[in-house]
Amino acid sequence: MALLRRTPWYVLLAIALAGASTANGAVNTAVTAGSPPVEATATSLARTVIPSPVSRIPGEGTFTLDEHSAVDGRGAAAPVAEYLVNLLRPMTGLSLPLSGRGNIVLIVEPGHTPGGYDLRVTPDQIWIAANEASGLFDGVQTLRQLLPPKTATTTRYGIASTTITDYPRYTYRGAMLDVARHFFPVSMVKRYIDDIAQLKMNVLHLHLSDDQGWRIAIKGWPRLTEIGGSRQVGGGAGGYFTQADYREIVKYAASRYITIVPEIDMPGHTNAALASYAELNCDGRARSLYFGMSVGFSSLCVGKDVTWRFIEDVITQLAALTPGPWIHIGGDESSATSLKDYKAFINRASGIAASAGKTVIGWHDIGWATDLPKGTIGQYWDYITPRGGSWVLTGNLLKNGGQLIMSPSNVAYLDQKYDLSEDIGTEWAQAPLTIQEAYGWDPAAVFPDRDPNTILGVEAPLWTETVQSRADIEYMAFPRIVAIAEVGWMQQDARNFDDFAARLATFGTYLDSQGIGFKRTPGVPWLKAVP
Ligand code: TNX
Repeated sequence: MALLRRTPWYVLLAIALAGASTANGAVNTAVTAGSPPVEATATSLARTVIPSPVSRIPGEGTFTLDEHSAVDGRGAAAPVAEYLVNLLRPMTGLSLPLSGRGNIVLIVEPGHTPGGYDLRVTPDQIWIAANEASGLFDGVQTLRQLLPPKTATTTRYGIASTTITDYPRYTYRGAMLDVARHFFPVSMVKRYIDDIAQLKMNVLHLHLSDDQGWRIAIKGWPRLTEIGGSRQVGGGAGGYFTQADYREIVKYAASRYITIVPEIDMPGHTNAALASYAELNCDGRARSLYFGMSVGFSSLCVGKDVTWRFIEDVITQLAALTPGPWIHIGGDESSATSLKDYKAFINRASGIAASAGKTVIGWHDIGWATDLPKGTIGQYWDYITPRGGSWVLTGNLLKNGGQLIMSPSNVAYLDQKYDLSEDIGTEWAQAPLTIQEAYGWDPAAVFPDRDPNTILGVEAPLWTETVQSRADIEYMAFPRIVAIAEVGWMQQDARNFDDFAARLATFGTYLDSQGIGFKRTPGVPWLKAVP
């Protein structure tokens, strides 16, 4: 019992008393004993976790994280151990050396649930193990939330003994950031990666091109970024990622076990490209840059050879820059393309992506195409109650051995307004989108007659027509993205809103400590903001 050995009796008593008063699990109490002065110990006996683990069984006693603690993570566990100490050192003020004999042990080994992790806290040790480093990383996210928050005087952190078994419902748990409508630099994308990694999300889809901006440099086509990347919605200065920037994002994401899915939206949503190169237009005339918020007015010229030289270059370069298995070709709202051209375009573009070694993802509209590579994935964006067209189009994709990523717009679109009286956000997908609605849906119930295994996972897109800053991103995302993360991670029968809301209230203090300015949505018993 390390705690008993190192801790004076009066502090132990204070911990026990604090524990009794925190039996509801929501409150963390920093305890300072009276005279003689001692180091302060914060303890939280049953701190809540989001997403909630599959099983969590309390044990006896408490582990104390203090100046004697060290992290032991070797071999495949080493990068996660390094991530953990880099995370916990500033959170705790402790030195936490990486050492072969640490009492926080991280192990990659066979025998755990695929995609999951096991975590055990005893008075002597914290032990996290998983089949893969990615599972271990998710275990670390859980551990991080078990830690009581630091106060000015805290030097020891009590973590109650527990045994956690955990694994996700879906393998694909994503967020999307639209960097086309407004551009966000590498630093902000990295910040969003950290924001979503703590929710055990493992995919970041980047919407890299749209009518208002082209955001990725493509060799041989410099005007795409010089012209197409120069502005954004509203007409202000835009920006773009060099290929080195994009590689840096991919690498940073990989260090958080997040896969980047790049999207070039086509054949519609292409005004920025059409403004950059006159020859991509059927009439050979360059379009003007577009600063508005409409959709469905632009199209690549499907019959021209130059279009296909362009698409080859874009897709093969992006595929080469992207280690993940997926490439997203968009395909939504192509109302300025004839159906015949649309089908021909999607058939051919998806074939190029497949030849570049990638599994194709497209918005579910690509279900119109008749010759998609086997296993092509549709991203579903219609409502949780599908209308006729989306039922048929998703059905076409599934017939072809495909799967669906579920992003029903009326529950998962983070750009939908929280409240119609606010300026930020759009409204078209049955806004307002409340936290209750973002939480209260089941991906497998959208198409109840279909095999649930046809669902690859869930994704929360953040379109950015009205989103202009890091603060805007985090405000629209949080807390609804937390709800979507639970939809993707937890088993359906384990979820209920009241339990979520109670955990979310505590999680809010944790978001405060990270400087994430979230919406204090009605229906959640939010705690007071930490000053
Ligand atoms: C729909 S649904 C879009 C985007 C817009 C968004 C705004 C879909 C695949 N596309 O082009 O940005 O609505 O909410």
